[in-house]
Amino acid sequence: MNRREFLHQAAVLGTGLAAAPWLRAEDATITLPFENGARPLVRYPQKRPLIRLTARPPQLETPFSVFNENIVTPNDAFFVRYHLAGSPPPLELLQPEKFRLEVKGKVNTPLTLTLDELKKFEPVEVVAVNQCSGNSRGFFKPRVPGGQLGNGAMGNAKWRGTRLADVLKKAGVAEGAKLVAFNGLDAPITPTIPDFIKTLDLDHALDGEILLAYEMNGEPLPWLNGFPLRLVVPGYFGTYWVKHLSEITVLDAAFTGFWMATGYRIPDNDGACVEPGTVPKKTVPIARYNVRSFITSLADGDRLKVGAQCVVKGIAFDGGEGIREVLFSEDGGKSWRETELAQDLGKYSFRGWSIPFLPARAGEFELKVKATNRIGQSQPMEPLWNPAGYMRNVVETVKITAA
Ligand SMILES: Nc1nc2c(c(=O)[nH]1)N[C@H]1C(S)=C(S)[C@@H](COP(=O)(O)O)O[C@H]1N2
Ligand SMILES: [Mo]
Repeated sequence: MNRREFLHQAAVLGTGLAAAPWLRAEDATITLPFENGARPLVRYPQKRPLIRLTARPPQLETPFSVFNENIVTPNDAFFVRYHLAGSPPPLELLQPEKFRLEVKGKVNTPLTLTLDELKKFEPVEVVAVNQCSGNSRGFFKPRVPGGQLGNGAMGNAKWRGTRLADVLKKAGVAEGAKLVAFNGLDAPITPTIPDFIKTLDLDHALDGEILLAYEMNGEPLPWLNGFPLRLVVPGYFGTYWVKHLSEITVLDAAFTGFWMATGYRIPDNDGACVEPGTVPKKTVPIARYNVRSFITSLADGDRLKVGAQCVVKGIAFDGGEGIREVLFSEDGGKSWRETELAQDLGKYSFRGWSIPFLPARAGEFELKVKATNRIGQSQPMEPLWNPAGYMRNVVETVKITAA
C-alpha cells in the first residue's frame, strides 16, 4: 500500500473500531452446535460477515462453509483473534511510512527497519495454517472457560515476507542469547493488564521457516490480521503469530511474561490432556498443531438421496510433518476407506481430500474422518480434555440422513 492508498483506506475504514458508526450488526445470526452457541454475523472492515464472538476486542470466527469453497482461506473470510481491549491498533499507528520494526536486546547491532528495508531481504512464501489454540473450545465437555469457539478459528493462507533468521543474522545474535520475544503495536488499556508478548527459542527463531510477513494471499495483510507486519510461525499455534509486529527482543534469560508463563500452557504429556475436571501437575507452553481433519462438504442434518452417489470432500492438516493418509468411515468408525488426497501445497497447508459416497439405504449415516501424518500421528476417537480447552483434535463426526 502506498501513502495515497493508505489514506484512502483509512478514510474508508474510519479511525478506530470503537468509534466506527458504520459498524452495525446485521440481522443474520448463526448458531454453533453447542449450548449458548447463537452468534451474530457481523461485517468488519475488509471482511465479509463473520461470526462474532466478542466486540471488544474483535474476535471473529470463519463460517465453516468457507473451508469447502477454497483450500486457501480468502483474506476477507479469515478469522480474527485479539486479546487486549484496545485492539486492533488504530490505522494511524500503522501507517507504512511511519512504521518501524525494532530489533534489540542481546544483538551486536540493534536495528530499526522500515517496511521498505524489510522488503529488500530475499522474499519467501509459505502456505501455512494459522489456528487458534482455543479453536473448537465450545465443544469441550465438561465445558471450560474461555472463548466458546466453533471450528472456525483457523485458516490457511499464502504468506509472503522476510525470514526472521535473515533479520536476526543481520543484527547479529550475541553470545549467551536464548530466546526471542515478539511484541506488536496493540497495548493494554490499563497498566494491570499484561502486554501481549510471545517468545520462541533462539534455535527455532533461526531455523529459517519463520517469516516476518507483509503479504497474505498476494495482498497486504488485512488490518485485523496484523497490517503491516506479522510473525508467521508455520506449524505453531496462532498465539505465536504476533500481529502489528514492531519489536523483536533477543533475551539471554527466561521470560516470565503472562502470555508465556501463565497463559497458553498445556499439560506436559502426549495427549496434552488430564482427567476431565482436574488440574495438570506440570504444564509447558503450547507449541505445534496436532493432527486434525474435517468433512467440509456436508454438515450435520444434511439430507442425501438414497442410491445417488456423491463426492464427500474435506481438509486435513498437522504441525508440519505433512498428511500421509485420510480415512473416511460411513458407519460410525466400524470400517474405513482411504480418501484421495488433493494437490500438496506444502507440509504446513491444509490438504484437501475427497471420496465417493453412495448411501445405499434410507436412514441415518454417521460419517467420520481420520487423518494420519507422515510420522504416524493421528487423531483420538474420543475427545481429550484439558482445562484451557486447547488442542481439540478428536475424529470428527457428521450425521446425515439418506431418504
Ligand atoms: N498483536 C497481537 N497479535 C496476536 C494476538 C493479539 O492479541 N495481539 N493474538 C494471537 C492469537 S492468540 C492468534 S490465534 C492469532 C490470530 O491471528 P488472526 O487474528 O490473524 O487470525 O493472532 C495472534 N497474534
Ligand atoms: Mo489464539
